[in-house]
Amino acid sequence: MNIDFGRLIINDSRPLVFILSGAGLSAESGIPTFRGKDGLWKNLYPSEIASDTALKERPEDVFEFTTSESERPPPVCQTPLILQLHNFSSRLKNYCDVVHVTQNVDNLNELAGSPSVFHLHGDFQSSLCSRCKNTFPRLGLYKKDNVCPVCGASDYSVRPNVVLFGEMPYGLDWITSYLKKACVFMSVGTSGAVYPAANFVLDTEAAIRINFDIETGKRKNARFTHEITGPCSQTLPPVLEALKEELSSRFEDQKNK
Ligand code: BV8
Repeated sequence: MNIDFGRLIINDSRPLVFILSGAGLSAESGIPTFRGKDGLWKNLYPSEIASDTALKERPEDVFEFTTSESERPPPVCQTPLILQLHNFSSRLKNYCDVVHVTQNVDNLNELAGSPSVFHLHGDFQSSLCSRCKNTFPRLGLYKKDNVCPVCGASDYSVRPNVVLFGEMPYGLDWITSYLKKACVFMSVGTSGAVYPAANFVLDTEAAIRINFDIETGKRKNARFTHEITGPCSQTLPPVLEALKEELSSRFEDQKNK
């Protein structure tokens, strides 16, 4: 699908591209999605195991579930797509900001050299202390007696720094403002099943709002101006290239004025 980026409305001297990603971005690196046919949660009700209530009432079950997640095979890190996403934002950095907010808890983007990705739902490589609320690198697996390196709390206090259902996602204090500022909003590989991330497309004022999913019309949302189906490793790179061309030519025109 060709997108006419010539229609792009850029109100700021420095345009902002907002990318929201989900498990579909990591799927081709070998990390299972959550709700797909072979998804992590195919036999689970997430609200029963990945929720604040479950953590309070049955911490041992939540810890056991997260241990199974940590024992997943390591992903194939350097997939071309993850690298192209990183190159896209680094090549535009002189004249455009790219904010990549991911719902994923894996560290694929960091492994590809993209430290700037923001984890809306936390990340599995770090731990959070329920008592002092500090975060720190995860050590080994989650056990009841792990001790917080900051306040010394134990007894399930040291938990995964992953936002459970019923818990406040990270970044909501600035994300809405960036959604309003963005000239392009891209939603990549997410089912749109989880809120408030699924509402981001409603909050953005971007003239061009693109949904990339491998399946057609799963959760069609009329707010998208474009729906592109197919593996994002194939559908996303040409769109990023076309957008980069448009933005760089506008930047050159601006410079030569
Ligand atoms: C909150 C942690 C208070 C564990 C996760 C309205 C507003 C606000 C909240 C709610 C609301 N309505 C309901 C709620 C409550 C709840 C919610 O959303 N419930 C749902 C079930 C209805 N939300 C919350 O509790 C959130 N917190 O509400 O705080 C608040 C109140 C008001 C305003 C703000 C805040 C907390 C949500 C976070 C929950 N934690 N996980 C863990 O990760 O281990 S959610 C879980 O789902 C993951 O984190 C994951 O990131 C997220 C989304 O999943 P997807 O990434 O989309 O993955 P999925 O498998 O579903 O889909 C994959 C997609 O990829 C598919 O479409 C597939 O077709 C596609 N795909 C596959 N391969 C490819 C591909 N696409 C392209 N290419 C491919 N190759």
